[in-house]
Amino acid sequence: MAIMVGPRFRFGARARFLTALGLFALICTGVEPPVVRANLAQPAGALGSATVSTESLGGEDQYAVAVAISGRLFPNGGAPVVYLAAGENYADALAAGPIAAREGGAILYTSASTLTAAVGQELIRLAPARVEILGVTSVIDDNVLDQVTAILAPTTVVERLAGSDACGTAAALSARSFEPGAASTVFVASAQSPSDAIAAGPAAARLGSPLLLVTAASLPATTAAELLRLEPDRVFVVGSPIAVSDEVLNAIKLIVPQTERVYGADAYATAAAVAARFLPLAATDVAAEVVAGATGYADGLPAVPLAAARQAPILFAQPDDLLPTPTRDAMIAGRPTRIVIAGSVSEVVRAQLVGFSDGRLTVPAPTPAYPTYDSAYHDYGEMVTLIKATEIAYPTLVHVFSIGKSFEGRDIWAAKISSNVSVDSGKPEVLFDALHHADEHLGVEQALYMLATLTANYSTDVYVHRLVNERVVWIVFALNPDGWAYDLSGGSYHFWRKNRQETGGYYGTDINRNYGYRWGCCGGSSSNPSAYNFRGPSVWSTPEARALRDFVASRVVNGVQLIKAHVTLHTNGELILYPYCYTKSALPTDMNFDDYSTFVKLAQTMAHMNGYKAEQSSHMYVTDGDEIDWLYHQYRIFSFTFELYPKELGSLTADDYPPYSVVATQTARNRGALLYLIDMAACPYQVIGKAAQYCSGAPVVTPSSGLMP
Ligand code: 0X9
Ligand code: ZN
Repeated sequence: MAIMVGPRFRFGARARFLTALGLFALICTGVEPPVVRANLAQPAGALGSATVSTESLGGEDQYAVAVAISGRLFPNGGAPVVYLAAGENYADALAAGPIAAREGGAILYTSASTLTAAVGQELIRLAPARVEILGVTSVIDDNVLDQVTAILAPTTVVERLAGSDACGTAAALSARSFEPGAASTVFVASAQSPSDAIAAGPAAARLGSPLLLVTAASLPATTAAELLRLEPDRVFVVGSPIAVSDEVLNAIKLIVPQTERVYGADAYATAAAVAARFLPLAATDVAAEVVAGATGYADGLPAVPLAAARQAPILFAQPDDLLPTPTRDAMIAGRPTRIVIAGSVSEVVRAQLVGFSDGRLTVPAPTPAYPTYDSAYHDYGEMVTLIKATEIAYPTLVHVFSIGKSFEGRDIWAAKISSNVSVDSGKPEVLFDALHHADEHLGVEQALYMLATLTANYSTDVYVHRLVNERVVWIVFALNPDGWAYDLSGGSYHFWRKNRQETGGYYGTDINRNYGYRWGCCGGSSSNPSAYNFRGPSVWSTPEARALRDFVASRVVNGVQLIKAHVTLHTNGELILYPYCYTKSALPTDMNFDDYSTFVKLAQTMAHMNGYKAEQSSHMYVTDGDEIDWLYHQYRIFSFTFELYPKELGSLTADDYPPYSVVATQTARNRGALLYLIDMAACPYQVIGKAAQYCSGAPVVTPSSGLMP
């Protein structure tokens, strides 16, 4: 087993100055736990797989997580010892992990000034012979000690174990448990890097070692003295040179020459390095497990005794989105068969833990990544991982497939989302697509947002639940993966729009000028291959437009096109556009008045919901060979272009490549409008009051109460 925890922690202001060996001015700084907490609904998704099981030891906060872990360790109570740590300031408890493991005890959290009812109850249930309160009175008040004494049997030893700071407490814990010479190996981590100390815990336990603490810049006197007393053969320093400086490492070497650093580039990589070095999952057979956790690193500490009991490493995950790369790679390398999650992670993160362990998920082939400052945007490989993990997490709701290949051979990935997804039900269908234009990255994020919304909210949101039950939603996440890869190539943006097909020595066709209705008719595209809006040498010349065409054609069942509504996601302008694109005429002969009225009504209603402006697509400029003209003309699909954030500002730098910080707001902004369109797709004509006239022969709608299951 292993454990994951989020990276958000803050250092406390508390600092103490000590002197070690008369050589250094030393600081041992207290550590505070994460301030920001994940707020994830607990979904009822599928757990594990045929070969990998997961177990969740979650809770609202680190206090509850510790109680859950303690319950798992001691289902029938009867812990010999409990270490009580301050939940908001647990640096004093970092070294207690391997000691608690050694003694077969548990670690619980308390608030600094009072024992909460839940923790008190767990203490009573555990009925320990001994309780160690970790830290000085400013860390945990005497009141807590009195309360613990009062609720437990009179024979219980309740005592405070504290040095003058976290490093001193670690030294005191070691001194209490190890005679001189009893520990041939000692682990050292920084009191300021709780993740490193927590990851070191199960490794130290496995080697029968104490864990001592230093700071980034200093070897405290108490720690040095304890090293001198123990006289170990070797020391493992867990943490990067930023976490524990080379100066501190060299100071330790003066005491124990065989001192070695174990670390990775970040907290995740350091935990993975510890796992690989001391607790290789593959070597542990059925005991191979991984404890994950994500409400913060604090969730990892109480899991140390549990991980140690199973000779499992602790790894760290983030609560949502993608698994950190080192953790992902540790899953692939270790192939754990049991994963214990301490804290809360999303179903999609859980699916990644399982999927990378059982081989259903693999590392995507390398494609260009976003520049570092925009690295939170999902590149092609990350998108693939996310949608495939969503399919694993929600197998009854999501089916992932490719609608075909791009010119350069990349898959154009899509998902079908509906209850009972494996059944072709005849429910009304809606299609979303994104990234016709390679540099319109926000569209991909919007598509991923819709996938997440329709799955993660299915069991918690009545509206989403009904829509997923009664509709089929298709999402094509990135129609132009070649242009996307080119746009990101070389580590900087290229303002690339078209695909990567060559015509007469020039690269790229504008896929949104290549569709088959009135292709090239009306001055809304260029015949010049070097133009940004080159329509291609012939209609349907792009494999990407053909893939979209053939997919839509495949939704004609018994002569009826099941897709009733469509949105193509572009940027930018904050506009909702409806056909026709090829003419400025609002009502040419190839559109009837009821369709026109329905388009206008739907667009205006959606625009009210997201604050965009609704207008005919040709209002600003005419395009021909545009996707939405073809979808409407060919199938009478109510097809819209959303031009996403930001508003047209007239300068490329202001309009293009918005920072990731806007993504959450700007994608959530369209939730209501897009769900509304999914809803209306049962019969779009209902918005002009003509459902009876147009939809009496409509596809059968699966009856549903719209209530929670
Ligand atoms: O030009 C396009 O293809 C779309 N705009 S974008 O800035 N994303 O390139 C517009 C598609 C809708 N059609 C018209 N506005 N005519
Ligand atoms: Zn566009």
